[in-house]
Amino acid sequence: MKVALITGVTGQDGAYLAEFLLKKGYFVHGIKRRSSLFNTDRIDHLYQDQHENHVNFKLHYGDLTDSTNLIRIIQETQPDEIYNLAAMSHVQVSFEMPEYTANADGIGTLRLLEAVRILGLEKKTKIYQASTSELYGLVQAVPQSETTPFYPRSPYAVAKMYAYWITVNYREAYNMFACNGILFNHESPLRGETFVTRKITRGACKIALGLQNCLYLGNLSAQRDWGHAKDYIEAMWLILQQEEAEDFVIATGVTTTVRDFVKMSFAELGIDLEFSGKDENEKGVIVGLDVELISSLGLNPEKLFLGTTVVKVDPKYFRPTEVDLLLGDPTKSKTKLGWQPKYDLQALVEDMMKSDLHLMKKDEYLKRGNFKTLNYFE
Ligand code: NDP
Ligand code: GDR
Repeated sequence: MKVALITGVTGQDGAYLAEFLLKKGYFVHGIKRRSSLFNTDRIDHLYQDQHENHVNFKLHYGDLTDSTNLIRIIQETQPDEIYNLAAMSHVQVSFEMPEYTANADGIGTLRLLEAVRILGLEKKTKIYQASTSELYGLVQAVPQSETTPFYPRSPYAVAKMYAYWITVNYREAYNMFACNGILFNHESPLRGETFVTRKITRGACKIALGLQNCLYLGNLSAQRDWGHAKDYIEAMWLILQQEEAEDFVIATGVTTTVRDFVKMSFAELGIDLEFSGKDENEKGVIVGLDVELISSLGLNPEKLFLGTTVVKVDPKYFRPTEVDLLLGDPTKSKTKLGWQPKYDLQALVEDMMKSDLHLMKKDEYLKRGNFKTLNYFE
């Protein structure tokens, strides 16, 4: 039985990857942080009572800022594969917490690599490092491939740049099987609520249900290459199954503006939006309603009105330095890994909208009954 250790197992990718590896017959160990509230929502369905026989999923308390803890967990678990997914992963928040981000996302990766080396596991343990398209930052060339120069534009991206190079260095210096997956944005119904796609899908559903009047966003012109997390975690695994350790770009090869993602999301609810104005004065207004579709979704078309402004720009979401355009070239991963995504953008939006409509209807039901509803900060 192969043994995998996932850092960041409670996050979007960690949850999908744990499920994927368990299905493949792995024993999966996950590192979770101690928190005053439960933080295992995304993996609760995988929970196993540790007193039962045949346990193959186990959680350990840990943190990437604590080397002794990492050394102990790796010594105890003796993993064949480590997936380093833990990170302070929010680009805008990294401007508020640059030092912590450098510590967790940059030095954290070093701690992990060093732990494997200290324990003499260089020949046994393969390491996947969650690198990112944010490394490309200020556009040098498009589409962006494994050979495109980096120009990071946030404390997050700079920390991830250190992690990228220290992974390459440990591979070259100590002959370790350590690889970077340079993953472009990937989303899902499990995406954190403050990333733009999830904020949009939740916001659109809340507006359609009358739970929210307006969705406030930042830069609507930013372009991202969005894929589905379910497809991307499969690529992570494929990267560690190769003969040789190498770095790979994982992307769809299609880029879309935030504005168009908003339109596609509202369209799923039968709401047609038009945008007008510029920069912080831009707004999205309802210009069409598909009453039949709206009703078929269990929504009340009489609560929605043509001419209503439902999207506005709030400059507080602008970043001090922005990444304007990301568009990946997945040629290498398609040819060498045989990786082929199953979801295109339309299928991704449909999946997220379906899930959020269900969740927000639950929220509305609770609200009607005067029960406490979901409350996420943006
Ligand atoms: P999430 O933010 O959903 O999950 C991050 C995980 O890391 C959570 O489990 C979080 O724990 C954990 N974590 C945060 N800080 C620490 C720490 N100091 N020690 C231990 N664990 C910590 O991210 P995603 O699942 O979306 O992304 C996974 C990885 O891939 C991240 O490294 C991210 O930077 C990178 N990435 C993501 C992309 C994307 O589009 N999703 C694209 C490219 C790279 P908790 O639940 O307690 O907060
Ligand atoms: P990103 O994702 O920064 O690309 O990092 P995010 O969804 O936060 O932003 C994407 C783009 O949308 C613009 N934007 C907004 N963003 C947020 N969060 N909230 C808003 O209201 C809003 N309005 C517009 C942003 O300016 C940006 O241009 C994600 C993370 O998962 C990283 O960890 C990962 O490395 C990269 O993707 C690839």
